Amino acid sequence: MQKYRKNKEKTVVVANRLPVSISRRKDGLKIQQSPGGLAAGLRSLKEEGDVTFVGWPGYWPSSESEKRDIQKTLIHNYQSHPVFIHPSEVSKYYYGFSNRTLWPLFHYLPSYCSYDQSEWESYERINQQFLQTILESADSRDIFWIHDYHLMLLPSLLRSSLPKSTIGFFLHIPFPSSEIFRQLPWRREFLEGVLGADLIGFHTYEYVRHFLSSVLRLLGYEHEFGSINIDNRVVKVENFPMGVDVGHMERLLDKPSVKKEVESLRENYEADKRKIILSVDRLDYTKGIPNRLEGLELFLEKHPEWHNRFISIMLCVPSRTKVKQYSLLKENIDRLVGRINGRFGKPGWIPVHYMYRSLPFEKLVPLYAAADIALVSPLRDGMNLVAKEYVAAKTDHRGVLVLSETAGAAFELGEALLVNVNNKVDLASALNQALSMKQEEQESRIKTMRSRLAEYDIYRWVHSFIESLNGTKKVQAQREHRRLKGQWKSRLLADFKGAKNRLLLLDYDGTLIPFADQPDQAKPDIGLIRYLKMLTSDSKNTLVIISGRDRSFMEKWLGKIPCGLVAEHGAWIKKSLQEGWQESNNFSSRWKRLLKPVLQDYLVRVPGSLIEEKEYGIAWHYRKADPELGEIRAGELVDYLTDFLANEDLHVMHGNKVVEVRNSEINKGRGIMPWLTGKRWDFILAVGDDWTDEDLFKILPSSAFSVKVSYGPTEAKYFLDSPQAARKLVLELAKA
Ligand code: ADQ
Repeated sequence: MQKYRKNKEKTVVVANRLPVSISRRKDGLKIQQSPGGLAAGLRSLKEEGDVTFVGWPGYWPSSESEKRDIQKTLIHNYQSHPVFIHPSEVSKYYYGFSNRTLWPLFHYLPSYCSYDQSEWESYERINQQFLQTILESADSRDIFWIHDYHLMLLPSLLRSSLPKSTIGFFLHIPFPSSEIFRQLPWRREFLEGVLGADLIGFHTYEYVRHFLSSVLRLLGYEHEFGSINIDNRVVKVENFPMGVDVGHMERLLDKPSVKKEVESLRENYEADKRKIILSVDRLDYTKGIPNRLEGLELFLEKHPEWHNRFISIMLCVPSRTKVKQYSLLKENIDRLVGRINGRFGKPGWIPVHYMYRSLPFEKLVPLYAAADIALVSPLRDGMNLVAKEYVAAKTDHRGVLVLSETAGAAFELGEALLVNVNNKVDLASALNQALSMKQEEQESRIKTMRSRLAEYDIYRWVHSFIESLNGTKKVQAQREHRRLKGQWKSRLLADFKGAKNRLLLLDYDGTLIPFADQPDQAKPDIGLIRYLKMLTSDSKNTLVIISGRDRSFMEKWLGKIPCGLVAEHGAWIKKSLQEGWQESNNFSSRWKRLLKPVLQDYLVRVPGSLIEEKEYGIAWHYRKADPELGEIRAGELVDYLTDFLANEDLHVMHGNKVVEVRNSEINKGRGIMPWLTGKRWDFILAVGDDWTDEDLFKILPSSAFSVKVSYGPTEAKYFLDSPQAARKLVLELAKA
């Protein structure tokens, strides 16, 4: 394999297809750079450093020497590293798994899906093959940007090989609702695969929501404002609506040859007083071409006044012709076009001009510019660039866009006539409205959409993705800096060893013990008890275990350890093994009976939730409930209780999968006061995981070590990743 080593940081763009294509001609091989907007946008990254591409050139070399020659040319002339995919794998990985499983499933057509084990295995192999090509030419200083549904396993494969690298992933198609996504037999592998990235991008916020919901339901990872914590890494999930190259469009429209073409198209049709309705798509069943034709047929039935006054130009690029559904679709379209033209055509007028071919962009642009209406009617579409290109081409602000509401582009192009393409009546009346629309209205709609597209064009899209990816890396680096390891850990251990009076304040749930589905399942194991006893066997150590649990639980499971205990967030205190439990104050608990019926109601409405009653508090736990329903109801409950208890001296807390009400004077900071007052400590360590521990961190002297288990906003000085890491720290201190 060719080696291509770089000497400065670069962006490696990885996609199924390279931005060049190879074809065999009589006079040898022809290599052509793809003209697409995306390729141009990506090349614009060059201003900030090298850009290289990794992908399939769509060609299988006839010999080893031809392969080497192609490789050399692509690498040196086009900064493109080819992944040569054997034809037998192309049929399984590309036509098979990518286009017969993922494509229909993600476009909400599960009945078109096949779930074939050998195609899945091929998909895995090809993702591995991409990894190998990447590793031959890149290293962990590079920024990797992986594209689309063909390579969804690659982010985590790359993360395993280059753990410190910066990886972004962007999905160009919709991410479906979790109800659809979970039908995929390899759904966990897909989510885990993508989560290897630092930043995951989608066209719309709707797809972001669907993805986060699948991650929560299938893998159990929560998110906070789109950030997910996974194994000490933060993964950001955001929407980046892809734009088009508005500037390039304007420059093309200024070219005399293009201008001439627009004029001649207009003269042609305007002379006959006919308007142009344009549709441009790949021939794909997701593009709603039959629906569009049926809508047009109904329009012709209902509006004879428009006969002979428009023509519908339908341009379809051949696509994935080896997949059966595509050839069936083609037959269906041919039949429908024939039927409409047969029913309504007259001498000198054929309503539908259907062209099954691709056009170079320079030929497409005059069509966009001349068309009075663009009819874009996908059943589902990640974004749909045709709709945006049409608007971008309307430099004179004349034209109407009729757009399906299920295209990602509909979120930004709200001034279009938005239609439900399954509703023929809706389509037909939108066509009537579009053909009859006054010029001022056209101008005002197009102007608004056009300025939005000019603002967020393809360059802005590329750069905002890369900026956000670098931003995510910065957040990770800041967190990493506060992680209790290396020099911080050594200092903590050294101070601990040098101290004679040490106070160790350890929270229980989520710190010493991971959370369990039911609160009473989270019991300390023999190992933990042993570590805690080791710690207390050193007379220099004073250990206090602090919890929101009631005192009977604490007594039962931790009562034999020679340490202090604080229960119910500080309401009850047991100073040492020899002493009994004391109330930290004389709190009232009569208010609990007011609350019980409210919580009982939530118990019924949220299956899997439970109520825990303590002496001075009452908690509603929803760890085992449906995660999304639990969060919604918890938010609602907090709002309700805050209002309901406004005149009471009570505090409503929303903790980790729990809503708890307690007396407002009770908090963990007050709970540990008996240890903090009256004695001088030369070492203090506090470890906690949840926001109730913040009261504890806040009142510690500045010399104390405070550690939060898991990442998030905190008063603590350091972070640890998990209860396992906290336990390890306890063991290290016990042994020190
Ligand atoms: P596509 O499904 O290919 O892309 P789309 O976004 O409409 O769909 O892009 C098609 C591109 O092909 C446009 O730039 C258009 O100019 C060009 N094109 C279409 N028909 C043509 C023809 N007859 N001749 C020449 N060119 C033609 C996938 C997703 C989309 C998402 C894009 C980008 O399915 O939802 O918008 O990626 O992320």
